[in-house]
Amino acid sequence: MGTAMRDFREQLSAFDPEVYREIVGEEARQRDGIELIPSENYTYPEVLAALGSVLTNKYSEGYPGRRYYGGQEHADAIERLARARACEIFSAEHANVQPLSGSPMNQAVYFGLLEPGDAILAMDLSHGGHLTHGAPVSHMAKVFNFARYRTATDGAIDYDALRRQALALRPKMILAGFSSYPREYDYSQFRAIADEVGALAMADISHIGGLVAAGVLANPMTAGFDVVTTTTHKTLRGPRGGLILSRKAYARQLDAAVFPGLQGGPHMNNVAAAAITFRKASEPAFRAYADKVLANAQAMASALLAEGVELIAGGTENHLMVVDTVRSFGLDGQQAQEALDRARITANKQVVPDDTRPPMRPSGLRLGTPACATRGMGRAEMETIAGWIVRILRHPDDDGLAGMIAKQVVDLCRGFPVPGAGLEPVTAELTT
Ligand code: DSN
Repeated sequence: MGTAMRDFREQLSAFDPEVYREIVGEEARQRDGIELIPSENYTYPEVLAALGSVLTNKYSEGYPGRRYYGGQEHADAIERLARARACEIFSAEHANVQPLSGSPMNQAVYFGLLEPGDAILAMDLSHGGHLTHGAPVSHMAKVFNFARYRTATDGAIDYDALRRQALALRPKMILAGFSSYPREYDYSQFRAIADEVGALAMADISHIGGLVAAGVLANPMTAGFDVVTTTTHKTLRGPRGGLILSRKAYARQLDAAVFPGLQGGPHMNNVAAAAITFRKASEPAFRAYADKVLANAQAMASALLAEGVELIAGGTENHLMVVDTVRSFGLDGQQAQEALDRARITANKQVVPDDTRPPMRPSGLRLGTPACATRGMGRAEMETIAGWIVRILRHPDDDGLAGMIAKQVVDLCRGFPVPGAGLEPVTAELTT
């Protein structure tokens, strides 16, 4: 695999130095900076190797044993491995590993199990939901009748209010899922409400898929949910891709919704990389990583709270937290993001519940700990980083301070190598 990476460097640097320069630049950015975007991570060298393999040449429309093209013996074996491993780590009866990413993954579930116009009760975007959960700007919101539940003033889901909403709406599906909700879900309450109104229970665990697979957060599959989706990157640390897990009873509808309903040929290099990811997730080292993700989030949240920073929902029970930057620092999320960028700390601006500011200038900032945990950082590093964040956001225009912290960031990062990237020096032709 090391040879493959060397070949890639030699071939690309000779043929296309412009693109190569940017790839190597991105390696350096990832290596010499603190990555706090909760949906990002560092994948495995083995995954990078599979993604760059000849599997990218292969068309495999259909499913193992039932394809529309010849030459499928290896593709079939790989997809069978990926499906079996996914079922194993998530305790699912069926897995579809073909969704190209999170958006087609969730669309396939809606189209596979529902009819256009059916009602879906899902989380409001500003309260933590995702665009694909029926945000008004999404095409899905034009096809299905989405209603949105919200968090209470303490930042947590109010299950009594959710139940009342479900009884009034009688949705066909209730969706537990988020991209910026810092609390743990009570899946049994979702399941009970769905049963009471005769709805399907769906969970989108894209953000926490790795933490669920590792057993450090609750698994909606074992809580009796009908269908569970997750992307394969984020906390799972695999390639960009989507995964649909379900009970066997829904397998045929969901498979047909992915192919031929929404997609053509699956990207078999991604499927192989996902199979590798699922195997990695079953190893003891992955459990240790997942424990660290959660412990680090607690450490960072405590350090920020001790400095008087306001966190939505008062803290975190998972891998992410949302800082109210307007109330804490008098900065909007964009200003906060830019100030941190100057010190080589990467985070993303974030809307807060019922945000009155526009999405490009929202009131908050989202922080997460998966990438730092992957490179082995722990409590002490989280406290140091939280201290840097507070100093920078209290003095966002102090370029000297940003430069000084940027140097300290690089020094810190040197002690925590990034898997699969950034160990090799920038080559001579790029320094000219
Ligand atoms: N972009 C992902 C996130 O950051 O949550 C979701 O699609």
